[in-house]
Amino acid sequence: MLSKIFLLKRKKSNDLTNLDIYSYPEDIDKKDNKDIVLKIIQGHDQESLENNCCDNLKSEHVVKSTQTTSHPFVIGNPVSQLIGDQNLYTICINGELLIGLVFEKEDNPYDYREIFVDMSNELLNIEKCCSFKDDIAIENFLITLFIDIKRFGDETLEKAHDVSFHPSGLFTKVFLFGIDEVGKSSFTRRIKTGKFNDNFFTPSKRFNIEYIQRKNGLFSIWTVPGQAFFRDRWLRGLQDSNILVFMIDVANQLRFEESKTEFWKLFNQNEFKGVSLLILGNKIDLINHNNSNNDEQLKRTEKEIIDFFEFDSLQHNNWEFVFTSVKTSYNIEKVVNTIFTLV
Ligand SMILES: Nc1nc2c(ncn2[C@@H]2O[C@H](COP(=O)(O)OP(=O)(O)OP(=O)(O)O)[C@@H](O)[C@H]2O)c(=O)[nH]1
Ligand SMILES: [Mg+2]
Repeated sequence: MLSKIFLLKRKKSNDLTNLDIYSYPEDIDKKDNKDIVLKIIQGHDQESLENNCCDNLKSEHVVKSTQTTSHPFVIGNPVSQLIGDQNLYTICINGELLIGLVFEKEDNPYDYREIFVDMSNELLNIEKCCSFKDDIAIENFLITLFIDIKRFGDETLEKAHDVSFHPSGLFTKVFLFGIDEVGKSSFTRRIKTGKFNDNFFTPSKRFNIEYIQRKNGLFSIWTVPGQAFFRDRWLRGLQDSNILVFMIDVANQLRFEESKTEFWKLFNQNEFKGVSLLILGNKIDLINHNNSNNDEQLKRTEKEIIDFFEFDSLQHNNWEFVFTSVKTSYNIEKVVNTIFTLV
């Protein structure tokens, strides 16, 4: 959650010790200010630290060029920094001013990137609400920006944690989740394009949404980024899913415990009553089975996995377990058909 906003304005150019500091709703801690300010500026411009603090940003990507004035405010790219225990997100305006957002530790400032840039641009270049010449105008500008960004956080980001399932009925939404490297992106790519890359190592950094068309219908598949850092965000993609698909890498038993923890963490946070669940035991090609009693062996492995993950305690969901290999395409089309059947 956004806790504070501040603005730094130099009284004289090139003098970093002589700053006007504005903040809302509370004063920012003045104790280590100089140090923090230096670090913030360093984050914006590595080369000319004391010399025209964020000048380089003037040449950076300029956001929005719809301004009609001849002297629009140039809004730099926001920079995220953790300084001490301060989670800061700062933006440089015209290479002269810094506006900073202070977040709580667990917040991800990048969730606020668009709103921060867009609102700054709207207030400064479209509504022209502040020229930074007098204190009252600056304070009003800060308060407006703070309220708008905070409202976005409260209404859009925080609220998304209340997951409900009211699918639109227009098409099926499949939510594919699981820890990193189990093969989620490879699976989506396989069913979308038919292709597979061995040793394809591109950990996902955001939700990926693909539309899959088959003769029995269309569905969208939302694939989560699996690395630990992103797992808190999984809930945000869940809204209105028709079916949950959980993927495990059956060849990596060392990570079963972690995988199980993440599964139940998500399930215990929500009422998923009545939502169908498909569990994929992927990378089955990596498990060497004695061919003569392959089916029997597979059944035993399946039972071991179900017992380990305690899937039998899923009382309120219609669920199914399927072994897959995205690499060899084993059961891949079966999974697609099962998705349609379970929905
Ligand atoms: N042998 C084998 N390798 C697979 C299979 N599916 C995926 N892989 C490989 O596993 C690795 C990880 O696959 P990804 O699809 O990137 O995994 P992910 O679950 O999307 O990972 P994150 O994006 O970090 O959450 C890649 O090197 C894939 O080539 C499979 O069925 N068999
Ligand atoms: Mg991925």
